[in-house]
Amino acid sequence: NKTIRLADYKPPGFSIPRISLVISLDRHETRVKATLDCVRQDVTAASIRLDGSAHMRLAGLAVDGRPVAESLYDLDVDGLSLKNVPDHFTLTIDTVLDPAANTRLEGLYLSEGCFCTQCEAEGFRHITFFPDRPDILSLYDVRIEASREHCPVLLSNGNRVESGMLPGGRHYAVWRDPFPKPCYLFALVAGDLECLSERFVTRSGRPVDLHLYAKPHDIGQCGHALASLKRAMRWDEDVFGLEYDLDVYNIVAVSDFNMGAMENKSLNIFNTKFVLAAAETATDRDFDNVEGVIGHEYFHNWTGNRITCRDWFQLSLKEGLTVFRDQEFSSDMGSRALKRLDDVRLLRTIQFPEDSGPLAHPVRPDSYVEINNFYTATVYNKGAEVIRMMRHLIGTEAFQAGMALYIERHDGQAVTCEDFVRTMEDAGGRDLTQFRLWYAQSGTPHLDIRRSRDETGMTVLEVVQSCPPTPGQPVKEPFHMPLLMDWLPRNASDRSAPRLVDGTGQRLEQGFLLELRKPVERFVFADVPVDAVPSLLRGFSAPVILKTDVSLDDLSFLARHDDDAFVRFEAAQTLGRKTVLDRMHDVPVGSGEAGQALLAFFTHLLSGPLEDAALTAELLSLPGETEIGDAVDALDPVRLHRAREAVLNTLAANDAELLQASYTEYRDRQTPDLSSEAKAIRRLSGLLLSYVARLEGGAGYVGEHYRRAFTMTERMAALVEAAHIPDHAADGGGGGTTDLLDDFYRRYEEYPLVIDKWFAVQAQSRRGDTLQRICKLKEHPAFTLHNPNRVRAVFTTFSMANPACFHTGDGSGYELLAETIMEVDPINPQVAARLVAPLGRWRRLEPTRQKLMRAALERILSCKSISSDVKELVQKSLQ
Ligand code: DPP
Ligand code: ZN
Repeated sequence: NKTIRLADYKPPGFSIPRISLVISLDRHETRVKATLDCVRQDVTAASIRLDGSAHMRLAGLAVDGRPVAESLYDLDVDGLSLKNVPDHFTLTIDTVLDPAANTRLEGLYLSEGCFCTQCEAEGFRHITFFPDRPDILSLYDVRIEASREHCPVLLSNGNRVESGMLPGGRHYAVWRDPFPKPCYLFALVAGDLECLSERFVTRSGRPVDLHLYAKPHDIGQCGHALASLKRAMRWDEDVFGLEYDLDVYNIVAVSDFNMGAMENKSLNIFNTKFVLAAAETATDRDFDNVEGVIGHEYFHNWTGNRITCRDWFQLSLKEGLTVFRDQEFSSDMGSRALKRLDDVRLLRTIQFPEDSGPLAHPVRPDSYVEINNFYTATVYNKGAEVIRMMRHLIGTEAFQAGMALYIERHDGQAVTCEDFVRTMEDAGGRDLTQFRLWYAQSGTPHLDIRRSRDETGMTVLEVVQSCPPTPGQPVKEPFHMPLLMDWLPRNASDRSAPRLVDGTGQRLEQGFLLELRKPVERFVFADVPVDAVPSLLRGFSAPVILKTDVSLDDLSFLARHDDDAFVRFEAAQTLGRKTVLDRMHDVPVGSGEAGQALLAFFTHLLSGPLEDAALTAELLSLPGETEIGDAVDALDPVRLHRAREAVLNTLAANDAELLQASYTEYRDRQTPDLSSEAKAIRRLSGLLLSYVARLEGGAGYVGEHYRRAFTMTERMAALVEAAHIPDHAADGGGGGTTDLLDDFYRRYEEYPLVIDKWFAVQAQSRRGDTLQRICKLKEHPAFTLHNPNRVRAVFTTFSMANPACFHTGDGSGYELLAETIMEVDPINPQVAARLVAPLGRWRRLEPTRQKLMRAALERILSCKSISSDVKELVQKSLQ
């Protein structure tokens, strides 16, 4: 399989300004007639190359209406080349496909009897032969024909311009999209769907019909998604001045989907997971995720669709920017501080490990074998951080002007990350040459910050940056980045105003914005009180790993008093991290300095009035095992797990009475509504439950929490805890695993997304027999390797969220994952490839597990029929 390189990019030889498709749908024999208007762009291009997969059959090929003799084209497994074509010609291609046999879920396939498509990144080549690249923009005219009985709803991009009856119980619809688009944004849906509709009027007065299509049994859970869509449309007008550009916006929810959702022009196709939400079946987090993803796909209409990517190396151009936009949207809809903490957590648990492992790649990769493997946390989430840093550096006002300029300059074009940065440079009047390294260099930078006083009484902050080697990049240049910080006086009445007297930076409302460019930077401040505490990396202003000389005492102070939620959270997390690491080195929690500070902080939080329930829940949480383990060499994950468990048990026991009192108080204050206050209270009571569940009689609390639950959030909080309790340990309170899991299953049997949760809690269980239980779950009648959500519920959860079980000392966790990857691969290579990453973490582990993990990778590689998707990742993981 070929490696594709950014350096080899060449503009297309031919443009295809128009394409018309006639698609006659049939479960096993769908016929596609594509008519392409081809115009030579490059005079040296003698032949035209069309991508096309071996999964379809070529049934006809004609140039300007004349069939092409077989000697005039070359057909191979990846497509076809046509020689000696004129400068301008019409190419007609007939293909035949078998959607019912398509288990890969790319191109045209069936989900519960509904025809649907997924064309990003390279799915269009499974529908017809076409130069499948994002820099070819065409006007689409699509005629769909299907059985009226099985497919009453026929949808494609743009506006429906015609429809009617056909003989033989069939009907048709013609859709025309007035905007030129790359083929990855083409979509088609045909099925028996119900529809929920609303109308939105844009601020310039255009009425837009919004339709949300779902299976009849799901339609009752679509209201939140539709309301979220309207909020997103209004928000993009208010914040970026961007309006919707067509008269109709359709969203379709399907159960079988590789990604979360897809932004096809005016016809988004969604995984049901990011559409359906009702209080009885979805958690508060599910509600937030639906809102965020609905927003994300909508925001793509401008950042992705109107302005698209020149090539797939530029994926972050649309994804990083659109994630940034959806983060801002969610921040404005809910709590900005909490949203930031969620985003930081995601970055640290998924992106940082990726960036320090064998699959590390820059935000703009230089090469790939399988582009589907690059829909990663680096491209998406680190990409969003890069946008956020640019906003810090040039300022919000210039950034907003830059966004407007970007749209003005590049609307209708397929552009690059470089085009975006240049626009921001022009708008901000700043040189971002060094900043561009964020797109080219992989790896998470480390900052080491130390403070001192010089002879003249000035306070000096010394910041050293470094970035560890990553695959193909042994040595890094220093990054240009914003470091937001402030000085927190110990005494609140202290009115001194520190000034920056040396070093690049400025005083803003949120603190000092310092700019780092050199490996070592010195910032000199005047008028800093001797006992002031530095509040560093406020708002997590750059995606870095921070090391400081801030004392435990100062951390305790920051955790109690900082006005920046991230710094407060981080101070508490640092106390937690240090305590767990001490415990791993056999320091009892109560006798280590970090442990004592942590215990005191917990007691302090629980004895005071809890002003902000959601933030309190964050402050009472310990960092996860993956995150702590990332900083440990020759890691034994089971040892780390035991240490963290011991810390949690000690924290619970130390404050038993306070925890029980707070728990009962907050449990009783729960209300079933979706206000942010109600959500915050549910979050805190769930977190408190996780502590009281560790106490004597804990199972009783769990059972009671479950029985009193009004919402899925409460029910899940209890079920997660119940799943940790071994059967024999449940007391008379009925909080035992089996009772509650059985009850849950019976209640929600008809709701596949809820059954995913049922699978996931078991895969996440701390019970000693979890691995055996997962093997049994694989045989459960409701388990299937064909549904991506179900596979992820068990295997992504088990391998990413249950380190102690995955890293079982004899390697059986690795074996189970490897086996599953080999089973899923022939069905759906994209889903299989998504499961590989945890096996690439062997370098971090102690020697025995290193060997076992490598053996599991070797086993996958020795499998002859392995897909290029899985192969690319396994090979990189072994290097
Ligand atoms: N559907 C994916 C997303 O929106 C890929 N574009 O991020
Ligand atoms: Zn996206």
